[in-house]
Amino acid sequence: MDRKIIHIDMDAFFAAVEQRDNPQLKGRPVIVGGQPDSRGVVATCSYEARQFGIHSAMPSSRAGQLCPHGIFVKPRFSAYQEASKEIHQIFRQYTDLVEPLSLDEAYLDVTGVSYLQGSAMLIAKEIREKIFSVTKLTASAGISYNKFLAKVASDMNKPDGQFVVKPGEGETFVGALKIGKFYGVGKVTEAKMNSLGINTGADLKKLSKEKLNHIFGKAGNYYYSIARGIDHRPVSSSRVRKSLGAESTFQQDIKDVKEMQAYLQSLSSKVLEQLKKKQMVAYTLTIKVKYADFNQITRSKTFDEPVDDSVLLYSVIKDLLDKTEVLTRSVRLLGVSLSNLTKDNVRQHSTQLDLFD
Ligand code: TTP
Ligand code: MG
Repeated sequence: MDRKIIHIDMDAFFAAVEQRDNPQLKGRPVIVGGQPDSRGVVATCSYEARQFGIHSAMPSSRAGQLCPHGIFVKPRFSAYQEASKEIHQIFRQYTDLVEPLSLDEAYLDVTGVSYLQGSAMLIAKEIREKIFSVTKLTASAGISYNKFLAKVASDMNKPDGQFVVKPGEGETFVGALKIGKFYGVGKVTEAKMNSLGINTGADLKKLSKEKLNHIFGKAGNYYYSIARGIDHRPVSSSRVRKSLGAESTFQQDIKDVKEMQAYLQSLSSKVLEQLKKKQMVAYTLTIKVKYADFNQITRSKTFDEPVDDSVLLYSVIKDLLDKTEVLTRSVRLLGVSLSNLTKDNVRQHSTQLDLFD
């Protein structure tokens, strides 16, 4: 039996929250991220701003040139986190099979759901309506029989729309699709494919599995499948990591704060590396301290912009450690974790997204 998968993605998420919370921003080009006179980048921007060619990950200075009257606002992560919680709560009212992809995005498998005659289209529509009534934010949805098609479909009628790819329509749908629209094909691969004359799904389908493997390595199998609209990956509610962490227990309790700092730094480098491998960014840093008497505490800091810079992490780790009792108590375990993870599109666009992890 065909599966019924819904992919939901909020529209201009951070910017939409800003426009909702400050009515003066409605209908105007709003750019969330760094100021135009800074070295920061654009996290996202309103659809009004996109008309000027502004997009995520662009240097804010460039955005300022493209749209001098644009309104640049600093991210307010806690507001986005709150809205994110609300939408994920709504998803779970419909099915337990929810796979969150990031703050504003998730896959839902509604195959076994009988509500609304089991119509995934009606369920998606109702979820979007409920999201709007609870958060006053709009979402778009893609509906299909696998994750790849649902994901691509959710972009088709953005913003505030939905699109379905029915069983039997997948190959035609993919055939007409520009390679750059394929989820899992980054800018580098897109350029490589274009240079080989592969511009659409139909072009991709002409290449044999052997040839694709030869050119693209293990990603070749994936391209072979998606060129045919095939994707067997399950929607998995447990697979998605909410945090990444590392910790170590010491053979002998340690007393020296400098030594603790050094351990925490090395643990945080490890975690940062994992984060980069997963092509995610994190908003929250937490340290864990277990004292010699086994009492355990955590201290954390949430940032308005994702942290992926080790220098910043080290200095925050020091601050967090100051908020513990390590000066007077010895320590048997230290840990570092990063949470509030979201995808890192900056890197996704510049390197190959690994879908085989
Ligand atoms: P997206 O869903 O990629 O973008 P979006 O919701 O702003 O716009 P769209 O309507 O096209 O879906 O990302 C969700 C949020 O994640 C986005 O609002 C801001 C944040 N984000 C970053 O901080 N950096 C990035 O590079 C990207 C792509 C997103
Ligand atoms: Mg979105």
